[in-house]
Amino acid sequence: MPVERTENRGADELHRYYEVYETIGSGGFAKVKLGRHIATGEKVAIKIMNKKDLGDDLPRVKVEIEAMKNLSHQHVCRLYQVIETSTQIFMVLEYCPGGELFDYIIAKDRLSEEETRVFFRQIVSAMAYVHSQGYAHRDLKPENLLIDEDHNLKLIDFGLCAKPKGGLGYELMTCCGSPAYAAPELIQGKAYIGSEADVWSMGVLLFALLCGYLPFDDDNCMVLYRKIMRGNYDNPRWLSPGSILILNQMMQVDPKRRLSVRQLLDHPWVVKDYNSPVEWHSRQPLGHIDEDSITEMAVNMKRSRESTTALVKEWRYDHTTATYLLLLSKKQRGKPVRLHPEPAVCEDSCSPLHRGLQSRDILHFSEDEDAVIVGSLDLSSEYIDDCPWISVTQQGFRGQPDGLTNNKNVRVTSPSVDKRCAYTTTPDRGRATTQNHQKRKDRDQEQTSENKENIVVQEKEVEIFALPLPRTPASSKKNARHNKNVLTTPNQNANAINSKPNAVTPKGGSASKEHKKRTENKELVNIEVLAFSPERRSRSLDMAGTGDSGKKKRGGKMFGSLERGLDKVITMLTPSKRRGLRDGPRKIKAQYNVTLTSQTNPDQVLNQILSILPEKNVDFTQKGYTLKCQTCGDFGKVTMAFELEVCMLQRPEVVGVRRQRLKGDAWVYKHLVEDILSTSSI
Ligand code: 6BB
Repeated sequence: MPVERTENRGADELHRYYEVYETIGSGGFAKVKLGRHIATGEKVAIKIMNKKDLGDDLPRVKVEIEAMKNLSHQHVCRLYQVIETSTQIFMVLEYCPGGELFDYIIAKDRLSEEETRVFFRQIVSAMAYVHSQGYAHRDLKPENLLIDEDHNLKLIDFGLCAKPKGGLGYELMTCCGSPAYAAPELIQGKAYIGSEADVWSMGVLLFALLCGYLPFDDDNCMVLYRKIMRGNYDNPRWLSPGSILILNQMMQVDPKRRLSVRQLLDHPWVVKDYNSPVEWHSRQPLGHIDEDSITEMAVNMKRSRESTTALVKEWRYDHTTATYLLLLSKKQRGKPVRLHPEPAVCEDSCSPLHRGLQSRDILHFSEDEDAVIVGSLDLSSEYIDDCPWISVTQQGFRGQPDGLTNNKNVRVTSPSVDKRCAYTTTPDRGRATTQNHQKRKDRDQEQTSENKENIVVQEKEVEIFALPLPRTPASSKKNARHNKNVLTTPNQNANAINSKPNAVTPKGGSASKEHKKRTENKELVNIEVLAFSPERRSRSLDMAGTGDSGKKKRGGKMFGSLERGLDKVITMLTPSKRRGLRDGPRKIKAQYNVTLTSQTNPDQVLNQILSILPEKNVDFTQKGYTLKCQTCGDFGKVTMAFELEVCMLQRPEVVGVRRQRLKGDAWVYKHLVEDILSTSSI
């Protein structure tokens, strides 16, 4: 059948040029996998979409592809190649191993003003550039900012962007994006200016960076909309007057009173410690041709430099574009501008597998010592499905311990409970909050000032003292609960990831030193340490009493449910199923998505988590020490998917829990995982 042939050609093309690895995330209609571009050896992210599943969202993908073809900036994720078949679309994109800014914020609770400034300058730079190209992003949030290997931000997800025909000054009508970040004029269904709405979202984002929670939040959409329309939010006491001012100036209900991105470029808060405005021009302008990359391609393809240049300049976003851009990226990172030689006998008819294997002989994951390679062979026929038991850490690819591969999955399901509001304009980004931070804040009484009238306040000269960061309401509560048991929480005072403001542009040796420092900082500093608590049960009951864990009445029934959960655990760990546990948990280094416990017995930690998951209405499948978790909505639709993995840390030698969100609203995930881990008292 011709259709099938086209489909295979697309898949073949992907596997011909890329090795495809583990899924690193999925949205409503896309799956993102790690990949490696065989010719350059560079890692890439491959976004895979099934056209049938996309349905009405197909135009969004086309919008995203068109926008990304027109954007080339140091803080915008780069598109390398697009492969389209009759049934699927593959987008090959820049690899950002640091994952989402969202996860980074929640791992640190919140960021210091200095670290926030480093990131915020990059966000302003990206947005000034995007606007200068005539686009409004319209879905700015920390989930759409990824961290690359140099700890720089890259903006992703242009599916909702708009490029008004007459320029950005022209009004838009479509209400889109995530409601918590949406500007009041957008929510009201008024005509709005895209760049003005983006500044509001940048204000919400800045607040989230500085505070670790959202300024406007509620489980009930109507209540949330009212809060946004009023523009009232509380300023926690740790915000400096300068931060309060800029937030207020960005979250002005009247878009005409809001700061513009141009004003943000040299705003006093933004330039503080830098003494220079944000540099927003592209360092990699579209159309620029790099001679070294052309020479390398020409030699490799046995063509003239002229014809190679002409080919590249077609910007077809095919393998030529990808090879050129990836070579350029290597050059910019100080790596040799080298291609692996084309296999001599391998023509178009050659099987992708053959080519993959040949390439694999030459390529190795030099930076990932214990990498396990899953090449074309393993995944060629099912690249849109998960390769379930190969897990990926922020540092690279790792396999599960041997012995897990034959293990059957254990699946435990529980009744679905997700009855929260979804934002109708973006059905795949249904938003909800399990626990209301606002309520927590009220309880914790952390705030000292409010911007009730949403009036622009004047900046005052203030003295800045270096004080340790006070904790957020959420963490204060957590601390209160764990009071005696928390060993250390060393993340709070390690504020400035980049001690120098110019860390945005790493250069030469100092860049690698900076990077090393940052990596160390990331690995060693941002570790949450929880301890086993003898008061665990009473604390769980406390939480049930306050309605904090799942908002269901549990009260005295908590023990009963816990025991029921443990029954399930015991049933699950029958001898055949224990096989996966035989070799013990993986040994990993501390990373910011790993919660440390004070326990040394991984099975005990695993059992504690297993017993809590049914309580929280989380369905899961178990494979060894990894739990693939999901929650379902009313009609059985998966609303959230994440992994929890019990692992052993080396320094200190304790049990850790690695967490990774795969799908669903980031803030709901944060609350749920916090809830699971604190209730488990690990
Ligand atoms: C992308 C990426 C690029 O990912 C779920 C959605 C680039 C993702 C990545 C990573 C973690 C580790 C290694 C690489 C363009 N569009 C979307 C992209 C979306 C997923 C991000 C994670 N959460 N590199 N990576 F995120």
